[in-house]
Formats: sequence, structure tokens, C-alpha cells
Amino acid sequence: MSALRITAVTVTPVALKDPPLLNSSGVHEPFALRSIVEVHTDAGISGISEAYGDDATLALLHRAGSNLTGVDVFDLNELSRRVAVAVSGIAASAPTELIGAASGDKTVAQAVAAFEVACFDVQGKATGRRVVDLLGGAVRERVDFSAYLFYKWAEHPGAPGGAGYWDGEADAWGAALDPDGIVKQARRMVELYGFRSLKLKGGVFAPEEEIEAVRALRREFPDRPVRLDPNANWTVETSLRVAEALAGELEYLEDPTPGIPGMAEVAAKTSLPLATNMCVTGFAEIPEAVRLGAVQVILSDHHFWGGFRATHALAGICQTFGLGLSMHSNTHLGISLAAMAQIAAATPNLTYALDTHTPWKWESEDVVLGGGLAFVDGAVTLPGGPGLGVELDRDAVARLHEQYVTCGVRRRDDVGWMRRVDPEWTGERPRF
Ligand code: GKR
Ligand code: MG
Repeated sequence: MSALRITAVTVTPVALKDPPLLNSSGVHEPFALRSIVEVHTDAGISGISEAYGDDATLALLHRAGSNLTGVDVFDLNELSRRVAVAVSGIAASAPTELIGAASGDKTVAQAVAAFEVACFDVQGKATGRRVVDLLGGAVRERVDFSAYLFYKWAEHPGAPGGAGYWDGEADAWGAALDPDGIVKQARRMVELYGFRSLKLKGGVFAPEEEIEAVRALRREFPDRPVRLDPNANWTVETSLRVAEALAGELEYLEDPTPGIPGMAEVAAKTSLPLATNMCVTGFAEIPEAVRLGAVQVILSDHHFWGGFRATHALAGICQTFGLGLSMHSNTHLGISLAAMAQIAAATPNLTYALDTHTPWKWESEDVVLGGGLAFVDGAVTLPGGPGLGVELDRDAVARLHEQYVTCGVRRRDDVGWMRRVDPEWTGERPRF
């Protein structure tokens, strides 16, 4: 096949309604931002991907995208080189502190990822093959996801007139502020999606309360593995106390405490596997983590590790050092869901159920035709179509772009939104 050259790229920011989910930084704002990336080629075939949608990421994508004209979508090494040249010197920033520290390498990786995924989509459409086939073939046709449980309020604070932010339109989940609320939320999520493992976002309330919530989940769902993720909101001492209380109860404990040395101190004294999407989020951080034995599971995420090929490089490193591999999620739409499923299906040692924020999406809000891949028994079956297997719903993109224009949110700020309720709130960690 002759070269398929990039003629233009399009980056469209969109905003989606987001419920008041609580975490160690604060609370989700009423809107989450994503960007829809399209790579157009001289053969008339376009590929799509999804990335963060904050101002800094948009500037990064525009800068990188402007240097891609003429690149063959099969020449991903050239794509990476062009991106690196275009974004060299751009200030490093992370779209949320909940995915770890920013660095120059990670900034390049994020931009490469956005365009690499779209190039794979073009490759698939041009060859009539699924992305999973281009990535080495499917080791599984069904990809398991886990129920992502959050403490949450019934509605957003600070709304005009005190009602929900959207003129009283509250989300369908209601409040979850104690173990009963979390179990109720889990029941609903399991009923709707069939998830066979559970993850609780912790670091919100006193650790003792979160221990009780995990125990309540274990009682209610004895056959489902449970993970707990306080996003580095505990000291080493607190982490060890929780680890002792929950030994044997958790599939893994995710980012209990900040930093590789702190995680290593905890890991040395607990039998619970420690996982991370905060202290190891780029290749440069792996050697120290391995040397100190700080983590036993790394959560991949093609959006910030550098795309599909980088995810495979990470998988190889995990295999070499006997580390487990799982997958992280931030708020996302159906293109990312399809991309996550494609790379997971092509990665043999990605054996943990993947995280996903999909259940927190407003039902009517997605940018792919049909609303996105469906979960049956907690798993997504890989679509049969070429490329990523999902198509853009252009009307929906236009609608969600309009929502972006009018919503006023331009970067994720969980700390700032929490200050509306608690003016003293700093979001500093560790709090417990
Ligand atoms: O959406 O509040 C959230 C999560 O806390 C997210 O931002 C994290 O990046 O899900 C993530 C995690 O596993 O840490
Ligand atoms: Mg995490």
C-alpha cells in the first residue's frame, strides 16, 4: 500500500456534564473537558482519537498537529519525531494532578498518543482491519472493566438558586456519603453494567470510614475483587494502618501515599499489592520504583504514556520485572473507551479489569454513533468494524462543542470547585 499522508488535523474541544464526584483533590466540576482529534489524509480517510480538553492540552495538540502535514500514517516513528520537535520547549503541565507530576517527556507522550491513536484508526480503515489486529492480534475478544465507585453529593454546589447546576437536573445516582450509600451505588452499577470487580475512589473521608465501606462491599459482593484508591491522601503511617485492616480484602491498594519512596516504605511492610497511576506515570520513573520495590501493579493509560506502542513497551517492562499491569481512567467518552478496549485486547499481560468513568457519563452525551460500546457482564466486546470500530456522531460533537463554548470551564479544577463549599479547602495531600 502506498503512503497515506496527513493533510490536516482537527482538534475540537467538547464539554460533558459531570456529576459531583468526590476525591482527594476536591470535587468534579459540573463539566469535564475532552478534545476530539481527527487526522485527515490524502486518501480521504480520516482517523479519530480523544484526549484531555483543558487549555494547556489544546495548545499542545494544536502545536503538535501543525507539524504533521505530509507524515505517512504508517510512519509512527516520524510522527513521534515531528511531535517532539514541534512541542520542544512547551511548558510541561498535567491535565490533573491526579495522574502524577508533569515532565517534558510526558508532555510529548500525551501529544504523540493523541495523534498515534488516530493514525492507527486510519491504518485500520485503509486496510479493513481492526486496530487490535494491527497491534499484534486479539488475545481476548471481551475486555473486562471494573465498577468505578465514588463518594458523591446528590448535586453540585454553588448552583444559581441552590438547585442542581443544570436547572435542577440532578444525576441519576443520588448521594453516596457512607458505606450504605456506596453499597447502593455499587448495586446499581452492577445491575446496569454487570461489572465483576469493584473500585472505590477513597481519600475523601477518614480512613476508618473507607475501611468500613470496603468491608460493606466485600460482604455484599463476596465474589467480586475490590480495589481502593485514595489518590495519595494518606501518610505512610495511615497507609500501613489501612493496609493492615484490609489485608486479604483488597485486590490491590492504589496510590495510598505520595511519591515513590513513601510507596516503597508502605510496600515493604504490607502483603497487599500496591498499584499506581500517580507516582509512576512515565518511563523515567520506572527504574527508581523497581529498585525500591515501590509498586507491584502499574496502571497504564495510553493517553499519557504515549499511545498504543508505548503501552506495549510498558507492558514489556512490567513483564520483565514481574509487575502487574492494569489500566487507569479519567472522565472520557466513547472514542477513548474503544481505544482502551483495542489496546487491552492486544496486551496479554493486561489481566486486571480496566477502570472506566463511563457510568458517570450522561446517557445522551457521547460523540460516537450509537452512544458507545456497551457493557455486558462487565465487559466490552471488541467491535468488528475496521480501525477503532466506532464512528463520530457529528451532530453530537457539534452539540457538545457548543456546551464547551458556553460552560465556561477551561481546565479541570477539583480544588477550586470544592472551595465553593469549604472556603478553607486546599486539596493538599496527605490529609489523613
Ligand atoms: O475522576 O476523580 C477522578 C479520579 O480520581 C481520577 O482523576 C484519577 O485520575 O481515576 C483516577 C485514578 O485512578 O487515580
Ligand atoms: Mg488511581
